[in-house]
Amino acid sequence: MACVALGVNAASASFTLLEPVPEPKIVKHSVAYPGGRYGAENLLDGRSDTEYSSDSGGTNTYVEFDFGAEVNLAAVRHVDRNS
Ligand SMILES: [Ca+2]
Repeated sequence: MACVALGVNAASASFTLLEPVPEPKIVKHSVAYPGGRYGAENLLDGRSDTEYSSDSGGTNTYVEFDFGAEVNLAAVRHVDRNS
């Protein structure tokens, strides 16, 4: 997962610069699927071959991130397991 913050380019008020934000910490998440291979830490490990899956949480699945400071998020990259 990659998150970017909204920035402002001083040279042009009409141009929006996107910059990566510091790596967040996961502070809370839905219970992971059993077996030890689907933990939420897999979301931030930079590897596409590891994944997080809740234990039948479906659309109620959640993950709470702490960025350590207030950030303005403009985009989040989500990669589904089927892509
Ligand atoms: Ca991963």
